[in-house]
Amino acid sequence: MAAKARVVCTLIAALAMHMHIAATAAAASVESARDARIFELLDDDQDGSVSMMEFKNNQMLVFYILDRNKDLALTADETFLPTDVFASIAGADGKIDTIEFLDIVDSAFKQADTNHDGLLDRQEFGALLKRVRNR
Ligand SMILES: [Ca+2]
Ligand SMILES: [Ca+2]
Ligand SMILES: [Ca+2]
Repeated sequence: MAAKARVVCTLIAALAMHMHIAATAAAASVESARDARIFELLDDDQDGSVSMMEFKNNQMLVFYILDRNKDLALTADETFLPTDVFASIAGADGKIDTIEFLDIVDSAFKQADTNHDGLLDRQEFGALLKRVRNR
C-alpha cells in the first residue's frame, strides 16, 4: 500500500510538472499553495471535491504524457519511480500497462478517501500528499 501511495504521488507530481505548475521553491507555504493548485487541476468541475472519475481521468492523462513512445505501457525509463516500486507494479513483463496503472490509481483513491464518500475533499487530498511526502 505504501508503494502504491508513492506511485500516485509521483504521478500527481508529474501531472503538476507537465502542466508547468510552479515548482519554484521548497518553502512550506509554497508547498501548500502548490498542493492547492494540483487539487484545483484535478477538480475538473470545480465543485470542491475530486471524484473518482475526475481522479482517474486526470491520472490517465498523466499516463499518456509519460508514455513517450505511445505503446500504452510505461517502461522504467518513462517513469520517475524508484526501481523497486516500479518492479512491484509492473510485474513480470517489466512494463506498467493501463490496467495495472488504473489499479494503482483506484487503490490510492480508496486509501485517500478516508470518510468513504467516493470523493476526495481538500483535506483528504492534502493528507494523501503529506503522507507520501513524509515517507
Ligand atoms: Ca469535482
Ligand atoms: Ca505489466
Ligand atoms: Ca472523501
